Amino acid sequence: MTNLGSLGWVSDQAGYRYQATHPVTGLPWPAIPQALLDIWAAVSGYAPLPQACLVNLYQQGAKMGLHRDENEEDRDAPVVSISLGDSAIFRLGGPERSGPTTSLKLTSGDVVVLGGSSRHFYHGIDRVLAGSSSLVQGGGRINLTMRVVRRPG
Ligand SMILES: O=C(O)CCC(=O)C(=O)O
Ligand SMILES: [Mn+2]
Repeated sequence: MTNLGSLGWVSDQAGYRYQATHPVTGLPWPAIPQALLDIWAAVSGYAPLPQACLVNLYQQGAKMGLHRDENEEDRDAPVVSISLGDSAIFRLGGPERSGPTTSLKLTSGDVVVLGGSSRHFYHGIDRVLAGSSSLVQGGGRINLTMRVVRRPG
């Protein structure tokens, strides 16, 4: 939906990529707020700060298919994501698409770290439990995903 940070994840007719500016306004993305950087510092175990924070709004039946986060140059940095609003059923697999998976319920305020061996595990959102939270106006779930995209230094 939108991004925070020096790089944002963009998907349009030209494909998908990280870029420093909003594709419509041409403006830089807003900075990642300190409160989110503090969460990164507390849970990531990774000193370099995230360059990208993807902001995704899940509304009315939205889901996210099983995938790996594979578009970052820095393949060692963990991915940290924060769930807000309606609960969601998160599916976590392993390194192979066809491998076994487990599912867990993420509720508002939960933080998931895909790091170490799980950094490149398959994962996705099976469904959002509509009405399980009143945090997001109009209902839904907001997921904030922080990533180090370029190798620091
Ligand atoms: O919404 C979530 O909890 C997962 C988001 C995700 O995997 C992604 O944006 O790559
Ligand atoms: Mn992902």
